[in-house]
Amino acid sequence: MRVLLVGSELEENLAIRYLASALEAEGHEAELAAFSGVDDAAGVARAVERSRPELVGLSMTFQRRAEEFGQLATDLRAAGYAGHITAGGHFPTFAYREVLERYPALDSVVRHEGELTLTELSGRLEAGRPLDGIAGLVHRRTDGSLDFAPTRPLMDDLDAVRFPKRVGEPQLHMGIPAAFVVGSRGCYGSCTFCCINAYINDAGGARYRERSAENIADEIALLRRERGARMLVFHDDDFFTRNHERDLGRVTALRDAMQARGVNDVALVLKARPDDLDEDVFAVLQEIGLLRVYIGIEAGSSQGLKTLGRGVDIEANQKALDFLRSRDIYACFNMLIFDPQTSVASLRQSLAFLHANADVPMNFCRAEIYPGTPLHKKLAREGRLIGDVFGWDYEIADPAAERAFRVFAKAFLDRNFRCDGLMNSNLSLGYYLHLLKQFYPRSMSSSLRRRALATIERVNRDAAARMLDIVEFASSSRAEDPQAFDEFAQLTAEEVARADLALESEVAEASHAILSAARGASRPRPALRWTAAAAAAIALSPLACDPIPPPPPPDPLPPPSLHEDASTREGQPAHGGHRFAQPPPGSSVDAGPIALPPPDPPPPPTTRKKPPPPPPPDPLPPPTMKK
Ligand code: B12
Ligand code: SF4
Repeated sequence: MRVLLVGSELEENLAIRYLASALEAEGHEAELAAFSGVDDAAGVARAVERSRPELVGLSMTFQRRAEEFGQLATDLRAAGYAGHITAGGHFPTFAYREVLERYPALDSVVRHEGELTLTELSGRLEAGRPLDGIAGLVHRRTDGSLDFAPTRPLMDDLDAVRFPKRVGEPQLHMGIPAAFVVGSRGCYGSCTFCCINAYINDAGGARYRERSAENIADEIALLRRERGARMLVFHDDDFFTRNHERDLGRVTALRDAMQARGVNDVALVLKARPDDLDEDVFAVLQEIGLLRVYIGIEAGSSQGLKTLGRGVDIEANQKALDFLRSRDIYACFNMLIFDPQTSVASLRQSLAFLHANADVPMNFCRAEIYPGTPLHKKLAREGRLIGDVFGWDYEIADPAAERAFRVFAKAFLDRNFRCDGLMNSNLSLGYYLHLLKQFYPRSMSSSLRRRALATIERVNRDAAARMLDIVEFASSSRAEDPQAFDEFAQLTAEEVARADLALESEVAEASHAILSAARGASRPRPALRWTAAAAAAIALSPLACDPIPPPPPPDPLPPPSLHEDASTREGQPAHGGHRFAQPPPGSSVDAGPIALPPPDPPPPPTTRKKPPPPPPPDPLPPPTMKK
């Protein structure tokens, strides 16, 4: 059966790549199409017309984009597509009923992990057999009723899962080919804004599953050999388990397995919780080439940490940043300074934290409400949800904090939520600096470093100071006067916009200086970090008979604009061998400012409706906060 898998391609979409591999293992044909925004709809329609798939699968992972995917399905039907359309990913896993009710163009939703369910669905469709009872599938019967099959437990042996099918050019990070990898699925945390635990509990299966070090190293060696990948971005929910001994065993085994395969010139990017950090574990990771840690700070106030169920205190957050700073690892974080219980005092505490750590690239926003999360259940119980599941809104309980949020949402929309907005560009600047240090060390200079760090700090201090002004105003009696409030919000928005212009150009110039320095370097350094003794040991090991072939020709560095048309660049190896149905936007150009995604903006004010009556009390027990 021919299947077209459609997903967001802000970077290599692993969901559709894993699904494609699973389908091909069962003899189906799988093609991929990028749908990173509504502008890609025509490309998807062309792919459908050309490939004539019998099944189209939409990776509707993100709540904020669910309606775009629903509209895409509707448009495909309007254009005459008559095959089966299914959707999967985190959002429809929880909101399957609402998704199928709102979009009649969709025939089914695959809940939780899709490898086995989608393959079974394809087999049944091919054989013309009824779809009732496929574990993990909710589908629309011919009479319009929905069939809810039981969930499918998560796969327990991740080593048995085929590697994702790699198609499209690798994304370049300052000229370095990147690859995205998942080494484990699940997490031991219990954060109230996150749906990972509900996803696992709902499906049934182990809370945390990991691939063996050998299995991960096999995939990494393949990526290094066939796609020249040197920047390995791990998308594990949490790379660690908070059992330092276990983590040490795991990273040591990974280091050894990579060495045994001759992979010794890569950099790692991963996510960690503050309570994950351990000297010994990080010493090994730095030996492998750890470059960036996306550290889950999430909140900067005691109230915020409690409401978000982080299980750590401010001191732990501070210690984590100090730890990464002392090791000169690129750390960055996002902070949910607003949540349903935020108070003026907690805002002040969060801003003091941001101010004290202004040297660390960061962004900040409000906690949004995703289906499946404990926070969603709590607000539903309390009758505080406004709008619908496609974009819940809420009011912060403290009126002054809510006023501060409303000014923030107006004044900081562009700065914090645009992909190439100031905060995201500032995050990229920090990343460039560390890429330069690790891959082009001869081009690194103390003046470049000083300039970048001073710029990062200036941007962060500006943000914290402006936010503090907003908080001061919002907690004053003047803010209760609607006219004074509107005037202040308007004035603040104009001032922030003016400051953005100046700061954006500072960030652009500092980034440009780093990129120019890298361009001046003849080629990225080989980055052999292991000692000669270790190298000799590898040479004697049995696996050394299958060494990595010489690396691909020097990686072309991006031009200053960072958004060069890939077709104009020469000497780009054609990797993967498969034609992407539609070239993933930006995949063969430098990732530039999307090195980190901006947070979800709050839903636009037009979605504000009267809160629905509170639903009946939640029949489920309250989420366990096991630490
Ligand atoms: C990588 C990633 C990203 C990448 C996106 C890469 C891309 N595709 O373009 C980046 C870093 C850009 C990103 C951004 C954001 N992300 Co993100 N991201 C992830 C992360 C960590 C891993 C995704 C992944 O590759 N998983 C590995 C694959 C194999 O698993 P999977 O995606 O779950 O897919 C399986 C099933 O879900 C299912 N499935 C998925 N799609 C389909 C489709 C079909 C047809 C079928 C049958 C099955 C199926 O089968 C797959 C194989 O088993 C997930 C967490 C997670 N555990 O998945 C969060 C996650 C998806 N992100 C999330 C969020 C909130 C965001 C942001 C809004 C974050 C922010 N900054 O505020 C932005 C939004 C981006 C945007 N513009 O829309 C939430 C989504 C919650 C929600 N309901 O909306 C998640 C779940 C994290 C979380 N803990 O809450 N993200
Ligand atoms: S640490 Fe918290 S936010 Fe991160 S994946 Fe685990 S539960 Fe989700």
